[in-house]
Amino acid sequence: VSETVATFSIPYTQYLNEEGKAVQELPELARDPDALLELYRIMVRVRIFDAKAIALQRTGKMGTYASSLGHEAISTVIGHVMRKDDVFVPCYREHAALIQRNTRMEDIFSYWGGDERGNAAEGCIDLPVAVPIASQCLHASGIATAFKLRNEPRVAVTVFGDGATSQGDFYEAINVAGVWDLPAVFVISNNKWAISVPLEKQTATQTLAQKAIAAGITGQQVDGNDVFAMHAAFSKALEDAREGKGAQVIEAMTYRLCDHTTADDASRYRPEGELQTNEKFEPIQRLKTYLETEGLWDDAKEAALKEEAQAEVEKAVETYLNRPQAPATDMVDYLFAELPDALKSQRKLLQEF
Ligand SMILES: Cc1ncc(C[n+]2csc(CCOP(=O)(O)OP(=O)(O)O)c2C)c(N)n1
Ligand SMILES: [Mg+2]
Repeated sequence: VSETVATFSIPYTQYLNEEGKAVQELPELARDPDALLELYRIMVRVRIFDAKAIALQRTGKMGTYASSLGHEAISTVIGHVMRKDDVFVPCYREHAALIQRNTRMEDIFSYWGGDERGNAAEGCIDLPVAVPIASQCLHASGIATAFKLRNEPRVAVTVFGDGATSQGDFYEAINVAGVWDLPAVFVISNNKWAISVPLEKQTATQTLAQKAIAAGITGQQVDGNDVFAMHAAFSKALEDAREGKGAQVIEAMTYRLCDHTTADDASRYRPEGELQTNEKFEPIQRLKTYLETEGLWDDAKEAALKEEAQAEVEKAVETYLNRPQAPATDMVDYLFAELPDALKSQRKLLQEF
């Protein structure tokens, strides 16, 4: 016998092209101008926040920072669509989702300024930023397992990069999500780079979304710089997961229009011209063009939004810079219920200084 025992396909969805024009009939979101304007405003606010964070780092007022320049649409949609009692399990570029989920801008500054209190915003039920690549995928599966066991209509949502999909943690997390039918959504923010490793050196797979197939869950690709595509795919995945239809992987295609972090210099490895080519596809201008065409946006509104956002960010900076320093002993105080001896002596030393 010789027969095909499995076939699969991975869809790619885009609604709004880089010129801000609809390439197919727009989804539900197009009939909700308030939501569209809100999504636009968040993206603009986050971009202004982002520029300020880099300026703070460059002037010695913050340790390091991972920019979200060019990725804004993915995180903006996630933060907008998730319900309050869902749990978000972020990586380090998800500022847009964080600020919509009870993490204040000054908290994000604090975190990157080395103050862990920034990760513990009041009223925030989400997990702290995960820096160990792909570890958060497992945390999302764990949280989703709890939701399932308790019969709660809640979903765990996690975001991670293209590079993270090479890690065992990612495969283990989606495997268990498939076999246990977990209410989880795994969003890959495919920005084509993992620090200096380009996607083609990262993996031989045709799409990252198809890795989901091996775990027995749905995988799809969307234009992650198109809020319509991201919104349609993510809303559906989230509600499907909530209704017990299982986990999904969404590969959101984007591009990192910045250095990996402020500790990196991408001009040392990024091919000439690649940045300029990809700037044309960034998410904010595209939605702006669409909103203007629809008569929903104009220069006066843009100027007012930018002014308001600048003031909001400046206020957050002030709060961040004036925050009393956390005691150095905080470094060890929240790690164990009972401090091991080795840390006891270190704690004593921290106290002395
Ligand atoms: C387990 C682990 N290995 C290595 C690193 C160092 N590191 C930090 S970011 C990064 C690249 C991640 O790339 P990707 O998953 O594509 O996410 P992106 O930064 O592009 O959003 C690496 C290797 C780490 N933080 N954790
Ligand atoms: Mg990447």
